[in-house]
Amino acid sequence: MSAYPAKQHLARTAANLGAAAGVIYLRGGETLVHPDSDTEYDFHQDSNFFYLSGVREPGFAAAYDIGSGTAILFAPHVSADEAVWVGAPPSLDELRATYGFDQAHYAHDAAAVLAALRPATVFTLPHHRVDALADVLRAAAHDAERLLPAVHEARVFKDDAEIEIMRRANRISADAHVALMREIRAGASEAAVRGRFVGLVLAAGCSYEAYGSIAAGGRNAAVLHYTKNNQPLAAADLVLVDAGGSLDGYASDITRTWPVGPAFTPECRAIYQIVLDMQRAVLAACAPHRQWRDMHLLANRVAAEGLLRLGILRGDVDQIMDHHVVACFMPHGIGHLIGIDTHDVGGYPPGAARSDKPGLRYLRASREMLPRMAFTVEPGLYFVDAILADAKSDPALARFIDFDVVAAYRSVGGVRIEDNIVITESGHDNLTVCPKEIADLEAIRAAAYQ
Ligand SMILES: [Mn+2]
Repeated sequence: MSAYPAKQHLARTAANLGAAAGVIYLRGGETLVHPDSDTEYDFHQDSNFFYLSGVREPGFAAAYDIGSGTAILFAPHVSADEAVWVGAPPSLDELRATYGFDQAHYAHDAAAVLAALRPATVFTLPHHRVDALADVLRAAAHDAERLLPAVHEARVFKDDAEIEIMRRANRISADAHVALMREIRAGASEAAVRGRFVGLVLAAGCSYEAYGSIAAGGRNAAVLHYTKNNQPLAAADLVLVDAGGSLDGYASDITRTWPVGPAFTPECRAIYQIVLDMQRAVLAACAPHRQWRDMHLLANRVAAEGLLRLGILRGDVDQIMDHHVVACFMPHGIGHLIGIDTHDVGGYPPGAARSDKPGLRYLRASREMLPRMAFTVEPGLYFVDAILADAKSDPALARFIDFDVVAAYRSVGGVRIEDNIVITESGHDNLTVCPKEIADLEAIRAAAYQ
């Protein structure tokens, strides 16, 4: 694999910063131990540090001299005693080459190396410790504000190397989703679904789950962030599986919903078809210069039309939209930026205001779609008792909802379909290649029972 493009990310971030000179200093994450124990927590690198260094090991720091474009890596020094436990570390020269930096030094030399550059300004992230630089900062201005929005804006636009990692993360995770569809039968535990998924993606090279997987049978899918994952699956139910592996520092975030038995019940099929229509409509509209919030409103309109056909909603589609009635059934946004983090940074650039309208307040992004942005597209419909009870007591909403028809669909629980896309010059590139058509899912599920 070619080197991670950390130096390009440093240069892009420096350009966003708009400073002609100065030094960027970044501190990577450290290992943490459980209280009163020597057991370490699983190490997760600081996402901004990873983006600007490519390093996924603890104890590193990095710097970038904006004027000369020099990228400097600071590695932890491993003593001979420590090396007995953790293995012999690579040399500074090997580290410099591995990460594509211009220089590599030990972390304890950072202050001396940076002092020699005599920076007028040192730019750091607000949450990064700078105690190692006390001497440097006595002679320089310290700006801990401007770097964060500069790196966030750089992270929004994925380069080819990042897109290819995300495509592989999606390939591995989609294959694991298909394996579950082929293998799981009624009576299996939600825990077995999650366990099998994690086992498959780790075996295929992922470091860990990108987020806590959701394996929700039947009514459990009406809990948006269901994490208990410990109930048996019933044949008449759907199972919603929201799971993605993290590969080489990048998340995937895929949801598939399919019948636990060999086929959809009529109620499950009807709701599933609407969600599929919502996703199809949004994907067809995902292209440069469209507004992300309009994708959310489009999904809501397709949902309104589908729920009207089933008799769950009644009245006029424009009035249903004006009153945000669909938010009772899709109480989340149509998707979010994705990258190093599952819910990636940059959804609300400086100046973008968050709407407080019921249908829009959960949107995790509100900006113009541009090439190289990566989004999830994840429409869903859910029958959440608490939300529907509130709607029933609110005359402005209740007049649009037929609660007797709702009762007939309550057992569906919830349906979500989620793909990961990258905006291109002409439209989008769907990174998630994983079955979702009803006929394809039923063919796979029927085979699972043969
Ligand atoms: Mn998601």
